[in-house]
Amino acid sequence: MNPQSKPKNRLAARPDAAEILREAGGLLEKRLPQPARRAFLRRGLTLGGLAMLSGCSLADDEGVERALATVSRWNDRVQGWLFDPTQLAPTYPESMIARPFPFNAYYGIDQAPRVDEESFRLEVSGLVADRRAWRLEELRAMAQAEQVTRHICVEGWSAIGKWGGVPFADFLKRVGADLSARYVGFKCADDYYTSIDMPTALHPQTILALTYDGRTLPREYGFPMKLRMPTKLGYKNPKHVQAIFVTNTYPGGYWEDQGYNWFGGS
Ligand SMILES: Nc1nc2c(c(=O)[nH]1)N[C@H]1C(S)=C(S)[C@@H](COP(=O)(O)O)O[C@H]1N2
Ligand SMILES: [Mo]
Repeated sequence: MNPQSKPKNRLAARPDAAEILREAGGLLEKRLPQPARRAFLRRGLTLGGLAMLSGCSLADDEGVERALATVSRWNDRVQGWLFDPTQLAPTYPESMIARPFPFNAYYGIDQAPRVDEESFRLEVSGLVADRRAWRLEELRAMAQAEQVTRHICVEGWSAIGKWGGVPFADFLKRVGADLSARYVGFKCADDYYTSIDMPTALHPQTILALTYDGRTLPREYGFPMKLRMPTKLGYKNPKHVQAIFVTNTYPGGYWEDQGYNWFGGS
């Protein structure tokens, strides 16, 4: 093959390539069998070393991506780098919707918060032009989208459900959010909280869900609203959202602060 026609190696072109490799390498090393581990420790991690250890050619983007995918599950930065903002999560026919849909929270179903529809206001703060609070009516008046997607919980179950609501990118633009900020954080009506990266916030399937299966979002599934992201694991999808903030300061999350992976891609 003519070297000029090779796809460009995106990782090698990045100024922080060495840092990404060092982080990826640290995680990969822990998973290596002994002889490879010793070789790895002698050599340190280079592009070539990563190629050898992962058994993937790093001559092109595809090989690099495959090698990084090996370690991505344990590394937020690599996950963020691999995240493709245009790649859609699978969708399913309505016949596959789980009925009843499973409930999960860090407490029992009876403890799910009861939020009053009339007095509810969604707070918006941080790096946004318009910090006005929102009533549910105003969110319902915006263009709505619907999705039938799979929710995956790290506790070992998954289920297909149907959520409807406001595309979150529309909402962020409407409030004049700084779309170059790093994080969007969420505070919930229980003590739950989480945060996501801006590229995921702007993903076309990320919605501020107001309905479940065609009806107002039931209390146990997150009334008055939940952020639904089929590109992220269940614990990254906050229910009972009460406040949204845009920030460059890492906000963490309820499970993330107890050791769950922050990026939490599914
Ligand atoms: N406010 C709030 N959101 C939450 C949780 C929670 O305990 N409180 N649990 C998370 C977890 S671990 C999962 S799997 C899903 C469960 O959503 P479901 O009850 O609609 O299945 O909600 C996520 N969002
Ligand atoms: Mo979960």
